[in-house]
Amino acid sequence: MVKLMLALDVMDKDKALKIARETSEYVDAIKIGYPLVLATNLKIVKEIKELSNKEVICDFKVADIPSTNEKIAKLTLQYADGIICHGFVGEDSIRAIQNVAKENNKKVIMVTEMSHPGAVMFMQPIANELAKLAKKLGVDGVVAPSTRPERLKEIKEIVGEIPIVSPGIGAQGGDLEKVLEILSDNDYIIVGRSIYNSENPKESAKMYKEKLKNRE
Ligand code: 3DU
Repeated sequence: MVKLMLALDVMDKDKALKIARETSEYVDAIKIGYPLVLATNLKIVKEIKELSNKEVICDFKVADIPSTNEKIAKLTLQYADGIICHGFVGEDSIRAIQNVAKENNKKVIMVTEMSHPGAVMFMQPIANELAKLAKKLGVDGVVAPSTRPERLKEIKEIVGEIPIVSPGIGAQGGDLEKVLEILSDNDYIIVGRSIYNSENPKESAKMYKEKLKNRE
């Protein structure tokens, strides 16, 4: 079954813990990014992990030189199960993160093409090359857009067995039906606002989970 990754981009600790607790029955993984970590601190990752008992991925879109990437990965992967990095910085920068992840049995997920409209400017023209690099390096996942199913399909064809982690469903307007025709078991959709901003995050998470189940 395609998995559900909750993007927990709220900026209030209590709210984050409440939503993580309420939705944990229906989500497979929780993605924590700068909004929540900067509003609290890195230890929130540990707290969310303990409370939810789910895979927790830090979306820090790391994009620096190898030695700085290594430091960021070391700090992040003390608590998180995986970390999202950019691919455009090149092979050495990604390998630096992979080295830390391998030592700790953690995941490295690499961005190929982002889901927002602006990604067509600079990222889309190089995204297939990034997908080929992801495959060559054997990363543990790649980020590809649910907002552009034709691009999602192309990137999936390039990376083969590597799981896809796909944002864009819900607030960004991605078409879940179309996306589910492309994704396979072990891929993830990422859903943020349309769960955590809904009146009832638990019901919203449940609704997504059921849609994923019904596609099996
Ligand atoms: O649009 P949503 O609220 O469902 O959240 C999507 C999440 O995925 C959010 O954390 C955003 O930072 C992240 N993301 C993208 O939206 C697009 C990407 O290409 C990569 C990550």
